[in-house]
Amino acid sequence: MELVDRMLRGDRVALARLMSRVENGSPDVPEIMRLINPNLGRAYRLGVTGPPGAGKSTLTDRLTTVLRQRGQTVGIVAIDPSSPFSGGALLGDRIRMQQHYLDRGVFIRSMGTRGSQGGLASATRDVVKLLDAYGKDWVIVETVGVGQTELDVVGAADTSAVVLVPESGDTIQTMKAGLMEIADVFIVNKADRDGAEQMAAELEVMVRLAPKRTGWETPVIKAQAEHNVGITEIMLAIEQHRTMLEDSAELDRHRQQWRRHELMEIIAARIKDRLLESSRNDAILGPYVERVMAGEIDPYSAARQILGNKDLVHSIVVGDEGGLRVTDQPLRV
Ligand SMILES: Nc1nc2c(ncn2[C@@H]2O[C@H](COP(=O)(O)OP(=O)(O)OP(=O)(O)O)[C@@H](O)[C@H]2O)c(=O)[nH]1
Ligand SMILES: [Mg+2]
Repeated sequence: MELVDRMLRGDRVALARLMSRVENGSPDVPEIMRLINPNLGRAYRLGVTGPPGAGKSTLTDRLTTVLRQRGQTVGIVAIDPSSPFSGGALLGDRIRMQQHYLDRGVFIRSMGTRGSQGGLASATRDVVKLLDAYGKDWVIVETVGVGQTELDVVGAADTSAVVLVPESGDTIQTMKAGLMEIADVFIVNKADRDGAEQMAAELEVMVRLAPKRTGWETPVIKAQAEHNVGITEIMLAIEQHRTMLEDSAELDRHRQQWRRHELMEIIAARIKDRLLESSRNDAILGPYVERVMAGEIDPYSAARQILGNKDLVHSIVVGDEGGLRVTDQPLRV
């Protein structure tokens, strides 16, 4: 595909066009992903997540400055799945990251509300891959909140930084397990405000009570992104985490697990799409659906009978075409 060749040769316009195709769920997304696959795995992926307004974009901006000073190139993906204010926030990001918008070594992409939540997660994954294939040394993904979509996105990161503020007490209480699981670095931003010390102390306790499988002890760093305080410490922590992953082969393990997860999601979504389609027009499945709809048969019995019918399952999964086609509508996981 010519567009992919151009992108791989460093054409920014081609990269932006490919990203739009991914965002719009273009039918050639599977083909694009097939073509760039040999070029993946070079970029280091950093996730920056946390509640609205915690300072994620400011921090991303500051970290990008540090990386650029070292001659590293950076791709930034900012996601705002549902916020009605996203237009404004993105505009704010534009101002906040102004210097980087003019820098050829930085590529910034904002992902909007298009598609379902799940669709956004898979589109984000593919946009990150494009930046990786394009040759960025680092890809930073900024996500708001810590819900399932975010976990799906953050899970793809090699290192995940969770940004909190002194007022995030409730977030911590409700998200405790999830936060512990994803955070490789905790940042208590806006440490110029009251309560930062206490929040940091609480997080420290939590970290010590829930050690990670890898033995990594998630550092808790107080910062003021706005005032450039703590940025060096944060960068150092990210690099230490990276070194730990690389030295222990955990990086490969994590990436392998993630690829498996992604495959399962793609298959599951594809089957789900097919199933919905078949429920409307399959000659054998249709009558089951109608009987369930009419209340004549309970859904568990119907499901058991359907799944017990090999030919029917085959026709649902494979469809009339006799196989999975790469040209299918891309999956929205
Ligand atoms: N007081 C204080 N304000 C800060 C600090 N860091 C960032 N801010 C301000 O907090 C506001 C939100 O910062 P952003 O970087 O946009 O936060 P965000 O997490 O990206 O926000 P969303 O993407 O909208 O969720 C801005 O007005 C920043 O200037 C800090 O260390 N102290
Ligand atoms: Mg932001």
